Amino acid sequence: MTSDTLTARQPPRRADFPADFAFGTATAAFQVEGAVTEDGRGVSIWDTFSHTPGRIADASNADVTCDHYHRWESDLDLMQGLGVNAYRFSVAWPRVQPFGSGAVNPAGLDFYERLVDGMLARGIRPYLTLYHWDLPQPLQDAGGWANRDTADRFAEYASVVAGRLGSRVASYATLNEPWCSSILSYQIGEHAPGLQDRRAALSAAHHLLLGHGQAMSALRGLNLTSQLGTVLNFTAVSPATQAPEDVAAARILDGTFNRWFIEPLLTGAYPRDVWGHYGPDVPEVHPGDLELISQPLDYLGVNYYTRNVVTAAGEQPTPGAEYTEMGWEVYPQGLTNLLTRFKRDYPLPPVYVTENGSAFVDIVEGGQIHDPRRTAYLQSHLNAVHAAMQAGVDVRGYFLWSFMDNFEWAHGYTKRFGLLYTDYKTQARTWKDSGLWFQSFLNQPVLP
Ligand code: IFM
Repeated sequence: MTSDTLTARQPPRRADFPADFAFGTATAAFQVEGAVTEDGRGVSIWDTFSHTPGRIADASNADVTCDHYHRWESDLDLMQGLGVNAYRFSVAWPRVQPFGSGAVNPAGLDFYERLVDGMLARGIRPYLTLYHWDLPQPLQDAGGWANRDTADRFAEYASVVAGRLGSRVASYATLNEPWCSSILSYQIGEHAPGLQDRRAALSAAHHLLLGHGQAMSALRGLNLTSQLGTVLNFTAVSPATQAPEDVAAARILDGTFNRWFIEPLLTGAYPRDVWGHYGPDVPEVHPGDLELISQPLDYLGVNYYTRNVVTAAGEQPTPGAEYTEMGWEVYPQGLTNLLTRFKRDYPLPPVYVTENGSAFVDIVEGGQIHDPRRTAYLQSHLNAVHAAMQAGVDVRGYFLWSFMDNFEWAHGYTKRFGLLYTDYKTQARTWKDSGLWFQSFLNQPVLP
């Protein structure tokens, strides 16, 4: 099946998915909460980074953003009205441990306890991410993820959170997108802490995976009924031509972006070709690290947005393809391809598509936001998930990024991914047409 046939298919039907399939939206603490100095919250690397001139496209910060810290109840009401049965959110480490280790701030845990209980009261299952990039600044001052000790600190923090929230949380994810919090942050320099050092980036990537492993062990020790896993981001990679140099470039991009993270987790080894490619910058791996990293997962979270078409000379746009405001090609087939490939190549646990979504320019017209391209993106990717399921992949849920427009990291407020339009001046939230379509989909009959 080609991308075109996926796009052209009929809109998906709720009955195409099992009754207990998790349908939700996703956010992250730093992107929506605001209230950065309230109730004992410490400083995170993203506070520092976003207040550094030149780092954020529109010179904004997330001091207030969607003010979800104060508006969480009405936000959960909106979510309930949407008809989702799950919500993927993250906990801000500096709210729980303002200095990244040691002293716990009870007010921070209280907030997440209210949030989790608020979801449960509304029939929404909590899918909690422990690390969505807001590292406490004191840990960065000690080297951040390039420092192996940060993995220990992370496991300690994970135990504190799960010790309080326990099995009320349906699913704990240790990390969100470690490629972003290592390569994009320590090598490319676009995300906090904004370094450009490949060796440090690979060290950070290894320590993130190690932190995941240590946190998994700690959480297993709590005997929760919650599902335990982690979330990786993937890109579909295609060579622009079948010329050997383009094929080799595509293999390396797939290796550095996708295989470098999924293979240690699912097979207990870094991919040999990429290890060779990185030469002297490879991380120091201690005996036992890969065993910790590759311990069994209850699920793998898959974040998918786009594909990259590559030549030996770099990336290349696809003629005639649609691109989002992020400059990302709309390529639903890539999601089906990745999922079926992972099932073929690895001992793949059950999968959740933990993020998928699109940024487009939104215009408010008479109180309405007509965003047919976002609706089409959502529909075509739901069809892509369904196609993977029909091909035998055990997909258990889908989370749309994002519930509402929010702080898009280095892009500030210039990119809107939400099903809800956020008016940052008034904090009014308005359903876009895509949100209304998702609501109608979620409210269709479910097969018994
Ligand atoms: O906003 C981000 C999110 O925090 C992580 N995954 C990708 C999204 C869109 O860029």
